[in-house]
Amino acid sequence: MVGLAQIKAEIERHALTVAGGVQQGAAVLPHGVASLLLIAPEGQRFWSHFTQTPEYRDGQPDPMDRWSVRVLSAVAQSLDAQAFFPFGISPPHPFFTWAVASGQARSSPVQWLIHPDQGLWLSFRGALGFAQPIALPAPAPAPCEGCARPCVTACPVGALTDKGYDLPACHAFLDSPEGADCLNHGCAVRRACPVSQAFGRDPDQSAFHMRHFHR
Ligand code: B12
Ligand code: SF4
Ligand code: SF4
Repeated sequence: MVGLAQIKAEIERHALTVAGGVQQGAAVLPHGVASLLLIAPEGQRFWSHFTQTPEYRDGQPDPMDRWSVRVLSAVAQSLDAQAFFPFGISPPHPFFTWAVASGQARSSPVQWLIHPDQGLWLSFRGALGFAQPIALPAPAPAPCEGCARPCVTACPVGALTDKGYDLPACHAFLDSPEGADCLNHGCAVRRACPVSQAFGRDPDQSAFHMRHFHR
């Protein structure tokens, strides 16, 4: 039977990591899935790995989504699992809800997910669903407890605070010359988190996602 160590070894070859897992019952999982593992980019290694892939280099749209589908579908086949993606399906799979149910990620003061290793940089490239239960790690401690909450005041225009996310205000700022800092280095709220800073994500990866978000 497949175990967590074997799954981790398979995805590490693609600079991916397990950011949490959910057992059926802790959340509603797709039909036939007993355990679901949430798959995220590894911190420092991911961007240099991804930029060498054919999808990044072929100049076609949505390279990271196409790469995720190719790589995780192949991993799923080799492990007798099903692959699920946070994009390309309507209504979307509830990745946010699954992440909170994993006990590894939590909703932060600005609502977005905070993870004990990845901070506010947490994002998913997909999930692997297994028909047999997989033994999962215990829930992680909550990173936000005792934090001075720099995330709440970090947005230069107050577009993302503990009152919510003002999407038009965010895009308007990104259109201004001052918005270049967010566009080139990633959302200042996500960067302000001390856990994000320790994760060491490549700023070029953040710039790539910001171009996709604000196009
Ligand atoms: C639609 C969407 C958005 C919309 C939200 C519009 C809206 N209010 O509906 C917009 C375009 C604003 C958005 C933006 C971003 N998003 Co978004 N988004 C999604 C997506 C595809 C679907 C959400 C959904 O409707 N789910 C369906 C419901 C039923 O599922 P749920 O999990 O129960 O829903 C909860 C969450 O969606 C949450 N939620 C609601 N609104 C928003 C808005 C944002 C920005 C986030 C993070 C969460 C969130 O509340 C819901 C109830 O608990 C998810 C992926 C997914 N499949 O869930 C990513 C997702 C939530 N987004 C994510 C990310 C990374 C971003 C960006 C930061 C992208 C970037 N630039 O890198 C940006 C923010 C830009 C910035 N300032 O940096 C991550 C989570 C990151 C985190 N740490 O929380 C997800 C999980 C995608 C992924 N591949 O990992 N997003
Ligand atoms: S800055 Fe502090 S409160 Fe905000 S998400 Fe990070 S750890 Fe949590
Ligand atoms: S990207 Fe910049 S403007 Fe938009 S919410 Fe983040 S900090 Fe605010």
